[in-house]
This record gives sequence, structure tokens and C-alpha cells, in this order.
Amino acid sequence: MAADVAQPSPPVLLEALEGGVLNLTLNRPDRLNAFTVALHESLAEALERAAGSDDCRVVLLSGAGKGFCAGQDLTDRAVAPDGVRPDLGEALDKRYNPLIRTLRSLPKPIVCAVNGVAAGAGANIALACDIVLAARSARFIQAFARLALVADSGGSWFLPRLIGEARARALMMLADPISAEDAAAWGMIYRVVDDDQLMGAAHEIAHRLAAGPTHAYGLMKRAFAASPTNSLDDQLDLERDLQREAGQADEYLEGVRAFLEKRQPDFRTKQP
Ligand code: T3D
Repeated sequence: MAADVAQPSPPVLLEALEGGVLNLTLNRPDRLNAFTVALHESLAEALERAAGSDDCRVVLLSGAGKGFCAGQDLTDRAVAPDGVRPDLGEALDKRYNPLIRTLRSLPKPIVCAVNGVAAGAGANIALACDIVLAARSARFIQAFARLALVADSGGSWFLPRLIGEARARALMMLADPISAEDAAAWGMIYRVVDDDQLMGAAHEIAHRLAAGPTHAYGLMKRAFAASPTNSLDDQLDLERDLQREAGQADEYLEGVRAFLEKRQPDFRTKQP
């Protein structure tokens, strides 16, 4: 009789680099890709490598199975009534906040393909990405109030800015799901796509970005990051500084050359 052999557990994050696009797939489908410490660590490491690698020009984030991400894995949060309660502030400080900061400041575009339900931190991690597509069947849920928690992972910052305070407050306090179609109509995400076309559409955008001016995209992200707290005057000064930097890059040289030569720019090849 064959002895039982322990199967190695599958990686919690799948990584595949293809044509400049780093595909990162949250891979805990049985738990709707909810976050454990292991998933946080894998994602943080992958994003750090992505930031430092010239081979990675774009990140494409999605989830395995029927969900995108159900936020924090709540099986890690079960506490006996008389037990020590977890320090959720520490969890935010150590895991969620660095993740959101990394997504926002990564000097490369991040496309998010929301393939199914996105709840709690899972919804707000999607909103932290640069271009968000969602499958028509996907839902976004600010699930926090159901647990008597406040919205985190930047939700209370992103949502009022994206959809206005009236809708943001209602979504957070009622914790009602919002459909992908409403999310797109409200300006919360870029586009809704039929389920069977989601990954194709996300790859198409990611590959277009991979062929684009990576350095300029990074500068755009810096402009967006500063915009909410800057006055128009400050933002104009920042745009001047960023444009000065952009104008010194080989990418710009190639962009102008390509225009004058009536051809598509080639931003991937190092310019002579
Ligand atoms: O704690 C801290 O560090 C503070 C930070 C908090 C950040 C947060 O994200 S708090 C919010 C945590 N997330 C939630 O509250 C969402 C919980 N999940 C749900 O409400 C529902 O699962 C969904 C609305 C997302 C989807 O519903 P449905 O009916 O499509 O799927 P389901 O049947 O509920 O879930 C499928 C399985 O995934 C199920 O397991 P089972 O019964 O098949 O063995 C379910 O228990 C599991 N699952 C879903 N979400 C989580 C989860 N397991 C652990 N943690 C989850 N978050």
C-alpha cells in the first residue's frame, strides 16, 4: 500500500513575467484570496522585486478562482471571549499600510483585474491600483462595518475622492455590495468587462503600457500622489519639475523622433 505523502501547499501568490508584464495572482481561492501574513509577505517581496527590475514594466494584479480578494483572512482573527484581542493597528502598520503605499508609489503602472468579489481590504487594494477593470459579475463590498471595523487600506481616502462623500459614506456604513457596473458608472473603477473577456482586456492594457514610456508613467504617478493636497500653484510647480525630468529622459528623445519620422515610438530599446 502506498504511504501517504504530504503534498506541498501551493504558493499563495503566483508570479509570471511575460513581455514586460509581471502577472501577480493572489492564490488562495478556497478563501477568496483573503490575506494571511504569508500572502502579505509574498506580495510585498514580489512588488519590491518589480520596483527594482528593468524587465518588469507593468504589474497586473488579479485573483485565482471566483473571487478577487476577501480582505483579511478572518480565520486568523478568531479570539476566545476571554482571550487576548489582536492589535489591528499593528496589522495595518506592518502589512496593509505598507502595501497600499507600495502600490501607490511603485514607479510603474499597476493594472488590476477584479475577477470576482472584492471585499474589505480586498476592495481597497484594488482601488489603490492605477487602472482597475472588473468582471461584470464582480462586486465591491466595504465589508468592514459588518465586523464593527472602520474602512482601512486607504478606503476612507480613495472612496470619497473617487465617488464623492455621499456615496462613500453610504457604502462604508451600510456595507452593501456595489456591482461592477455601478462601480464603473460611479467612477470608482475604469471599466467593466464581460467575465470571459476580463483577462484578455487586462492583458491588452498591460501590454500596451509595457510598450509605453515607463519613466514618464512613474512621474505621472508622482503628480497624482501629490495632487490631492497641493494647491493649483504647487501642482503647476510640481508639473514643471516633473516635466523637466521627463524632458531629460531618452524616452522623450525617442517620442519626438518617432513623431517626426512618422512611426510608432520604441520605448523599450535603449536609445543611442
Ligand atoms: O484584521 C486586520 O488585520 C485588520 C484589517 C482588516 C482588513 C479587512 O479586510 S476586514 C474585512 C474582512 N473581510 C470580510 O469581512 C469579508 C468576509 N467575507 C464575506 O463577507 C463573503 O465571503 C463575501 C461577501 C466576500 C463573498 O460571499 P460569497 O457568498 O460569494 O462567498 P462565501 O461562501 O462567503 O466564501 C467562500 C469561502 O471563502 C467560505 O469558506 P467555506 O465556507 O467554503 O469553507 C468563506 O468562509 C471563505 N471566506 C470568505 N471571506 C473570507 C473567508 N475566509 C476567511 N476570511 C475571509 N475574509
